[in-house]
Amino acid sequence: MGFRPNQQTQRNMEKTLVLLKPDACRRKLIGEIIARFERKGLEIAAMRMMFLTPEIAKRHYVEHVAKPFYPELEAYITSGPVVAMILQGPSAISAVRSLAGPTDGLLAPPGTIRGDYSMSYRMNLVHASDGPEAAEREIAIFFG
Ligand code: 3AN
Repeated sequence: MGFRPNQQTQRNMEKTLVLLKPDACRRKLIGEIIARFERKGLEIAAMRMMFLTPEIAKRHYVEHVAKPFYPELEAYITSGPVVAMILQGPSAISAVRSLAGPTDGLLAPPGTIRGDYSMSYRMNLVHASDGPEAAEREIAIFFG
């Protein structure tokens, strides 16, 4: 007999791509933010600190590249190092999005990362994949 794995948990095991953006690094919030993910129970499967080139930024933000705000978004995301991580766990994609909170730090509720540490739409500290296809595509960009 012995241990019987929880079927639901097994089925929902996911990986997601998280970026701690340049403002998180500049404000020395990396440890604080990683601690929140770890305390939740997510596992760090991979992690690296790096600068995004404009080419990587364009691949990562492919859905925004043609939009009027893209130049400012690229200037921000390439303005300093980021910490890229693969986090894994049951329903990791939605779990990480919940911990991060809504995009706009001003509207994000207290208790979320953005709600507790950001008042900005752009400088909102973290990026987290928004679905399974995005997670697969983004993991390939940073850890391919
Ligand atoms: P999230 O990271 O919460 O999934 P996205 O992918 O909608 O949010 O947006 C990523 C980033 O793109 C935002 N943090 C912001 O810097 C920029 N952005 C998205 N939509 C707009 C917009 N309408 N105007 C200005 N910047 C935007």
